Amino acid sequence: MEPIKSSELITNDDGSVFHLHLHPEDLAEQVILVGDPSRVEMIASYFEKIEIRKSNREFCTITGYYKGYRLSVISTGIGPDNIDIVMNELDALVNIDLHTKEIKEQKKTLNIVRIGTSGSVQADVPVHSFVISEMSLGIDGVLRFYRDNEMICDAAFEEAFIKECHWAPLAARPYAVKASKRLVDKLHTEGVTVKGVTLTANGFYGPQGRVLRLPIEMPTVNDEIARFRFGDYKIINYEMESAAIAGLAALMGHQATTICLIIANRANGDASADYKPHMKKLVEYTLNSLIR
Ligand code: R1P
Repeated sequence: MEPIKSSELITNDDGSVFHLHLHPEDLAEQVILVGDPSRVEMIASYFEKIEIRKSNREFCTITGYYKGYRLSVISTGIGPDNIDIVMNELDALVNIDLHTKEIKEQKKTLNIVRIGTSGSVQADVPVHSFVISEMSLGIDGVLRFYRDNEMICDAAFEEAFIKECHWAPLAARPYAVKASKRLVDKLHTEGVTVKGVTLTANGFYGPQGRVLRLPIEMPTVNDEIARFRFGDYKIINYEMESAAIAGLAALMGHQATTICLIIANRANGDASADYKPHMKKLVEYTLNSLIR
């Protein structure tokens, strides 16, 4: 196979990948993604040893050891557009030779867990709950640019959602993609975490049904989303990254899921007065679940 052209896989002068500024040896097989760059330092404060610290733009990485287990924590910034960058560069770090730009024959699998914040659409999933995305419904469009996306998506789920939630025809077509069952099972504890479907939006206001000054196309969509059921599936929360992560991971052959702290309840109008101590609890819970 022809090597990938330099314009398509850009590397920096030191040979690192363009945005993440990482070399293959900087990356652990267990990756934790977060939106907020300050969350990288907070998670690394639990590490007994830090190996590397690199940053460029909103992409900050710390690789280190937690209870003897090597982990890389990386911030993605906000949104699914950044996830396209992060997932492609993570995959390039392990599955493409960055010098020759040739795809490696032997493929590596990364374990990727996003620890995020999100808003609940269910009145009975209150602020400070921990929610695991066993499926994500992307209304961001990213995955649709990749061939065979429909092979890993649940078309029946998508159709039912479009019909029952009266999805606006001109809004991006939703894609339903499952997370890694292995990681979901590892992170889930009955009575501690809630499992369900996460909606991944390509914006924070209109795309999540928030109205400030501009009226929106689907003013009642959050009520319909809260009522929507597909078999045992129920939509629990909104955030902005999990579907693109799960979808690209599935196409690339990586394992991925998302675990989020609920910081606002869209159904009853509650918002956390101070979510940071609860985020620490979620981080401790996730780190300890990953190593068990
Ligand atoms: C919006 O405020 C951001 O917060 C959520 C959303 O997904 C979006 O990135 O996650 P993080 O707290 O991980 O950034």
